[in-house]
Amino acid sequence: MSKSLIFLTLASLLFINCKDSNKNQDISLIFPEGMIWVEGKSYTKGAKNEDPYAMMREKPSHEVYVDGFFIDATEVTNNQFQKFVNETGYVTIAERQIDWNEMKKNLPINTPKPHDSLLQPGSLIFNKDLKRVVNMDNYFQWWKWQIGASWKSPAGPGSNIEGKGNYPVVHVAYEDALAYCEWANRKLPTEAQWESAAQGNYDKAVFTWGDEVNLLNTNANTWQGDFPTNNESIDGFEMIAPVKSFSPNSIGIFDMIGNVWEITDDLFNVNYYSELNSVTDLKNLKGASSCYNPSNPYEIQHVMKGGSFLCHDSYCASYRISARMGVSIDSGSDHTGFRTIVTPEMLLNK
Ligand SMILES: [Ca+2]
Ligand SMILES: [Ca+2]
Repeated sequence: MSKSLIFLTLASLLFINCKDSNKNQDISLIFPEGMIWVEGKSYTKGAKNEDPYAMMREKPSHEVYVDGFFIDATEVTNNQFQKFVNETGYVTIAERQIDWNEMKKNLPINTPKPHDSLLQPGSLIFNKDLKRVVNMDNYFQWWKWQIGASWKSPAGPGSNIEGKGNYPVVHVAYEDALAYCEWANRKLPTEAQWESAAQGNYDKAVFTWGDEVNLLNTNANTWQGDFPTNNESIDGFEMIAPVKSFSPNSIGIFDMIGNVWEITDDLFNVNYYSELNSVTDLKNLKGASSCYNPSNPYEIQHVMKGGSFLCHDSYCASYRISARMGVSIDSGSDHTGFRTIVTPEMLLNK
């Protein structure tokens, strides 16, 4: 859809709004800066037949319809998050004192309390100096709890975001992303909105550029070499990359594949897609009604999308549009961020 057609759509909404409230707004002010219009459309959500890496939780694919909306052209950046913090004084979960009584609700019963020296504010960071792994099922080998790690100290004490204003913000949890959205008059995308945006002008592509896996290293920041011990950085980035380091998708959205995972508003339930078999009206889906992940049954998790700079075909191959993983509601890490959406109605009713 062209920008003028969007304005027509908005103008019709505005007309309704003006009739109701007698406001006189300039529709040229409505197109939000830094965002891309995703037209209302039907597409195939979930695993594609051509995709050998698709997991059970991505199946079966299903035809959905999603109304038009605006989405951030990039992952939310440090500059954007800094502005939010400056104006609100917001303190992220990673920066807060840990309440063991709250934390243990998300852990198996009778989990022993860690020593107080470990119960300090911090976040998860990837151990890029790891030389050897024993068992690929044990991801604790390449993740470590870094006391003092947060969005403004991504690698822990001594690190900062100077000169990295155009990098995606990381170490943010779902609650932090929601607080940012409330301040900015935005929402987190549903998974259906996220995939609609990622498809762009396609309707059932595996990647944002089509189905060609051989374009992965030129089109996205992922992992080349042997995960997690040998990072060859063929795509030019060992870790996180500034936003817009790679070409956008077919409608102008950057880094939906790779760089940092993007938290969505949907609850993560591995059985959700199979349960949709009995639903006939798949319009504007809002995700599962309850969370279910047998790997982490005690946590409330949301769906995150797109994979990150750590994604490699030997592990989870999550650099595909249909890939989905759960992220705990109270956890961030150095490869998890988010982007926001806004609807015309939200802009007009502000
Ligand atoms: Ca890379
Ligand atoms: Ca991303």
